[in-house]
Amino acid sequence: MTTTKATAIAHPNMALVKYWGKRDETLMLPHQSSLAVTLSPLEVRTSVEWGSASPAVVLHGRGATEDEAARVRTFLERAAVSAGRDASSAATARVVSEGNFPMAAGLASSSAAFAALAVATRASLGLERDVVAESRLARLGSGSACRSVQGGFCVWSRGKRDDGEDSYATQLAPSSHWPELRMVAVFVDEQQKAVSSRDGMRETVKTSPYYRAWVESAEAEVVDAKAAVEAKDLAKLGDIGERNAWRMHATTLAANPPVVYLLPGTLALIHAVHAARAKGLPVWFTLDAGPNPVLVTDAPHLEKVKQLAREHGAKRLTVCEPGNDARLETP
Ligand code: 2P0
Repeated sequence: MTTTKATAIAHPNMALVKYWGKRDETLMLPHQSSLAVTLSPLEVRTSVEWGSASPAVVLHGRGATEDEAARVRTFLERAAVSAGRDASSAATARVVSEGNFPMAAGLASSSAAFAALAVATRASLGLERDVVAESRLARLGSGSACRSVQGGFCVWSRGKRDDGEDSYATQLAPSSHWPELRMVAVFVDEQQKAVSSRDGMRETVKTSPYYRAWVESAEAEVVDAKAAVEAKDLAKLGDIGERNAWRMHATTLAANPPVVYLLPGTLALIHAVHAARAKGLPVWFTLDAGPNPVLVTDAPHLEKVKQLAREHGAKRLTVCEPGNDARLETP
């Protein structure tokens, strides 16, 4: 086969209304919709080369583990078949992915990696850019990746179809809509999380008696969060994001056995955020499947929020703002 190569760059994203639980684990179809914002300046650059003389999956400067390589290969096989190629061509591909921030640090690196991989893969197969097709493809690699194909604020509609064709993200507003929004990732604990998102979701769907209520409330929160983004209403978006994070964690805590991502440092910072807000500082938290909160504020209050985090257990901080669309690198 002929050699075809493409490279793409994407930002990770942070959900303010989170995705938690799949109705289809093969097609990565969620039970509920979600809403997220992309995080600049964090980015992942991924290249794909078909018919390579040295096929491999290289992630962040090291060879991929067997599981990681299998996940990428399955992704490429699906992409190849949908472009009318033989699935076996995936075995000839060389994939190299590298981020400008620490991976596995709770900053949703897989969302950026698979979004970049989706954009690069379609281009390397000779397909025109199509954000819907790219978002659907990214979803097959990692659910949240479908929200990183376009920048700014994106909503992943859960969809209803069994084949997943209606389950993809669309842009609600570009980064230029709200450039003063700030997300401050606060690292209070750097240890590897005990339960992956994938396993945590599965256990929660299977065993949490609160799961149905989570799905219903999250679906309603997406509607409210969309309105808050459109109005650039920080207090409203912050409140929704915080409540949604609490509800996601309440649902996981009710699983049997419980799925616990909160650590003492997490709660210490959350209490400090509540106290500071009660005194007038516009700051809210969100929390993914790990112990490290992300604080939501705006540019004029950034320094005070950083100071608050440092005074309450931050070992490290990463300040982000809304990022742009995933882009192809011209060769
Ligand atoms: C989210 N998370 O909406 C939620 C909130 C973590 C907490 O999406 O199994 O890597 O690959 O679809 O997308 C992390 O899970 O899971 C995630 P898979 P993913 O951002």
